[in-house]
Amino acid sequence: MEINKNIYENTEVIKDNRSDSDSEDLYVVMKGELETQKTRNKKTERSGSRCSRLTAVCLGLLCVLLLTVILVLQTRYNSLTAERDQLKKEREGLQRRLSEMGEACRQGWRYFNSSMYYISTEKKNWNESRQDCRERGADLVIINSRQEQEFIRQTLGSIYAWIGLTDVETEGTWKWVDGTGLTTGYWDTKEPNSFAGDEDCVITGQLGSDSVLKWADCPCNDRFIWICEKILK
Ligand SMILES: [Ca+2]
Ligand SMILES: [Ca+2]
Repeated sequence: MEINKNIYENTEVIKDNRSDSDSEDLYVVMKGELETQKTRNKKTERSGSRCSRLTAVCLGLLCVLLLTVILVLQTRYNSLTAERDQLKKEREGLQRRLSEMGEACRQGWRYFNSSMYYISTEKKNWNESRQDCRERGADLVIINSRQEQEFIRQTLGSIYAWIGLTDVETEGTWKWVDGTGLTTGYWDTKEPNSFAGDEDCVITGQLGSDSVLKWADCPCNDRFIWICEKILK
């Protein structure tokens, strides 16, 4: 605006100091110059405005990009934190389990397939034997598989020992100490036979030739050693 004002002022001065004809020519030239300057200024303004809009758009895009990166990093951080906490929990569980196993082994327990087994040295009847297991945080053994039966046979040898199976509630209906019914039994060939008339509790370790079929029903007040089982969690 200041430039335009000066041009107008200069034009007027020139007009005053020249002859009318020269003045008019000069006036036209100066006016043309002024219009050219105005046009140039408008172009410069439009160009500046476009540049500002472009800068604003770029900044906006940059902000969106940064926000996206922050969100992705936050999600990844949360996921890693949860994973770390889970691993920490698992490690603590393993350490606790190892510690329990170490202590149990020192007390004479043996480990097999996620369970610990205790074989007594003294003899008691079936109920007293079960009570002893419970006081040790366990129960009389429940034999869930052929592998478990083989492990017990190898550990025991041919000694008789109480297991956690009885039909004391209903004659002929064998149940484990956790209340589940018997599905697969490893009875000696002539058992169960209620030979003594009232044989409601089960031992393993019969002397038959088969290496796995070792069970027999016996009177619950007979006295044998017993096997406790503690399932590790
Ligand atoms: Ca078992
Ligand atoms: Ca029998």
